[in-house]
Amino acid sequence: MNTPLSIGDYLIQQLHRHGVRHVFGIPGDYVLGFYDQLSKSKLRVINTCDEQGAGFAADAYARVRGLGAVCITYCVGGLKVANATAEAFAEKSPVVVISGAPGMKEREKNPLLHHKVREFDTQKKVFEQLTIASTVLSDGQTAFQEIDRVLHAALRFKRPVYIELPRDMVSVPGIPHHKPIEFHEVSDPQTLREALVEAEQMINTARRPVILADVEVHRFGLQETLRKLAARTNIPVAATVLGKSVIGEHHPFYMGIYEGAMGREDVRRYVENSDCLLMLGAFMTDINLGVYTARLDPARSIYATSEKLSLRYHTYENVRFKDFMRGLLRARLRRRALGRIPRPEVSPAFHSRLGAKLTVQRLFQRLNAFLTDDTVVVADVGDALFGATDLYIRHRTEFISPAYYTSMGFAVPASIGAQLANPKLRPLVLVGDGAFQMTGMELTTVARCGLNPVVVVLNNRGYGTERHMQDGPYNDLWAWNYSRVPEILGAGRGFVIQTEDQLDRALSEVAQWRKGFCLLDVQLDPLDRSPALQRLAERLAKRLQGRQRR
Ligand SMILES: Cc1ncc(C[n+]2csc(CCOP(=O)(O)OP(=O)(O)O)c2C)c(N)n1
Ligand SMILES: [Mg+2]
Repeated sequence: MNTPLSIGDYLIQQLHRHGVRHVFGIPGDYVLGFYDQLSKSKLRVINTCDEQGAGFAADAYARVRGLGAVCITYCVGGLKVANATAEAFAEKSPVVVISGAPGMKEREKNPLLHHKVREFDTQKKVFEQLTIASTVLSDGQTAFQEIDRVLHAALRFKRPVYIELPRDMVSVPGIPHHKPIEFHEVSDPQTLREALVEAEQMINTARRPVILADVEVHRFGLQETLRKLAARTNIPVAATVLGKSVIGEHHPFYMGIYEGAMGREDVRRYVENSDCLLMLGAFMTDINLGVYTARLDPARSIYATSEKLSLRYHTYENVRFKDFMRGLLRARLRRRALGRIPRPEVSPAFHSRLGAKLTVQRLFQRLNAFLTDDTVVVADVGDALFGATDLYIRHRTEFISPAYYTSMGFAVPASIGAQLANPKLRPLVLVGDGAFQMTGMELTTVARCGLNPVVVVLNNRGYGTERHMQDGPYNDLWAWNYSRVPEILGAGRGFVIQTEDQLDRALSEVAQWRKGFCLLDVQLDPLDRSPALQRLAERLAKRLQGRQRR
């Protein structure tokens, strides 16, 4: 007779089945039993310096691989991944948060056990707000089904989930002969058909339709469907910042990033003046839409996401995003001539000027030439992100950033997750000095795992983005010797960069040297900024003046 699997073993088996190979986290006594099982399993445990780093790494892992996992101890660890989980929720990244917890028997009579905040379920309640599904595996009879349910929700909605594993339940057997529940959700065929008929009619009668592609196209693996749709119909495509890289930027129908007033004016005009706007997998967030400077008219829009489908002002229920996208590809959409459309600016070949002080704009121009098919660009918040929106992403280069939730400190730990998720990728990490001071020491984990990201610290000696809104001593940072971090860690290589020729030489060397991480301390003027940030400031100022005049 088969002995049934234990709850811990079943959880590991199911994570593996859904493609997870690495679990990020830090152990603690409430989760040690499960760590023991993990370390004897096919999954590899990646210890980070801090739980926040584990959370960001798992998020990036999920974005690249389709599912990620973080495993921590009760409350002291769990609450430290709350922020990263919030980010994963907000930006649709399916991360499984596994937390150890006091045993069910230990909870009787409500004793004051260490790490407990208030009630035993305080942490669970916090995570209910931050996840799409959650469970406490408190019963061997239901544990396997609960694991199936919660993992399915993560995959279905591309959002994080929470699994609490009381320490006396890890080795408890589940029910014998359990077969993982298969969930098949299908669109209602009639509703789907009707939605497609309306879409077809809207698109075919439009003079200048345009696609605005966003993050869900990436999360649901529909990049190829999107490419075919655009190639077949010649409907031009713009992407949002969060959706940057959903489509190779070299395609003739690709226009560039749309982000309201923050983006390029020609793209903004084209998108906002379109008589049929197909927002595919789009997130109507403020940063995505240029900090509330976007002007998109629902009366002329098709809005399709995994959560909602509306055409003009009609809403269709029970239509899966995937089915709608694939349906569009099959629909009888007329092929039109690809007229004159905005095109992304390809930077001219970079010729460094000897001794010329490096600016943010020139930095990104040179970085453009550094990108290859196996680069994954991981951009942190601040001018690292604003500047990166103007990078020209070729072919299959991936772009990852917390462009909506914008929590600083994402990029260095995220590069760990991204590279472990796909070892063929070499991360190019773009990170401000402020963000680097938050989580940059996760380079420790980078070194331990033998990874080789190229980390560019945009060192403007402070919170540059904030300086442009309101300056004060609170925006100044203590100047680290960033390039000497490799010495502390006994791994990697550091570079100090002040001029264009130094940057040019360093990046040429870095492209050749792939044995470990490289850290470039790029020293910039504190008031210098990227053209994107400049554009935003100017247009917001103009709008403000307009309002004051009225
Ligand atoms: C965790 C977190 N704390 C605070 C902020 C608010 N904030 C937004 S940008 C910014 C400054 C970022 O500084 P840095 O990383 O040096 O990038 P820079 O703006 O200088 O390019 C701050 C503090 C944030 N987004 N995330
Ligand atoms: Mg800075």
